[in-house]
Amino acid sequence: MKRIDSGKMRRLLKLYFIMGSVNCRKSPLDTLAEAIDGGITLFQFREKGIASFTGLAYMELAQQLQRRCREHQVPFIVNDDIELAAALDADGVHVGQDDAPARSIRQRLGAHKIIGVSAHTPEEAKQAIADGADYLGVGPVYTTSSKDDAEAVQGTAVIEELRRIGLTIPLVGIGGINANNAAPVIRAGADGISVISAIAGAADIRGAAREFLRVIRQ
Ligand code: TZP
Ligand code: MG
Repeated sequence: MKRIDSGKMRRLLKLYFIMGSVNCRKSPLDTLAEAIDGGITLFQFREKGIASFTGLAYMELAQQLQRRCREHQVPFIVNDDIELAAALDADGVHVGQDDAPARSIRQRLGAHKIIGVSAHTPEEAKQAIADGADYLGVGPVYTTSSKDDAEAVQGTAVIEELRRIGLTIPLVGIGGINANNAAPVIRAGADGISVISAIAGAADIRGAAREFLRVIRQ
């Protein structure tokens, strides 16, 4: 099987929902179900932080969320954990700068799996592209409380710069994005946005996802 084409990748990145149990106000499965109903286009399982699940509970949660994604044809991406992604035959992985390079992950998982890399500078972006990343996550665009070790807030400047220097790889903005501040991220050149709290923490998860789509598609 071959690598995902960039047109399909761009479509999947429109509304990329990321979460783990610690981000949810209700059960993770219900949270995901409502987000899918609201129209999310891609999902990332990111089980991190104190009180996050480990061991068998972690594995079972991942399997349940993956099953729900499969039922609705929403690709299931695993954050960081290459071995979990391989064990579950997940659709892909997302890694940061401190994780294994995309090139070695590609060797482990195969050509057809989606590999996303977090990039904060043009240098990191170019390296990820050279290593075979399918998409980039760029941020934090705005202030976030969902990542303890987040880098400095960069607004939309880095996204604009990556496009200005001619990088055409599919990319999403991340960090503190809500329906009121999402439009500038798209205008800066992002193909979509990725979100934790503005969906997982919303009183109306379905409505929050729908509102994002309305803004992104404008
Ligand atoms: N990487 C950069 S910011 C961030 C990650 C995982 C957290 C995004 O969460 P939120 O709640 O959408 O700000
Ligand atoms: Mg990581």
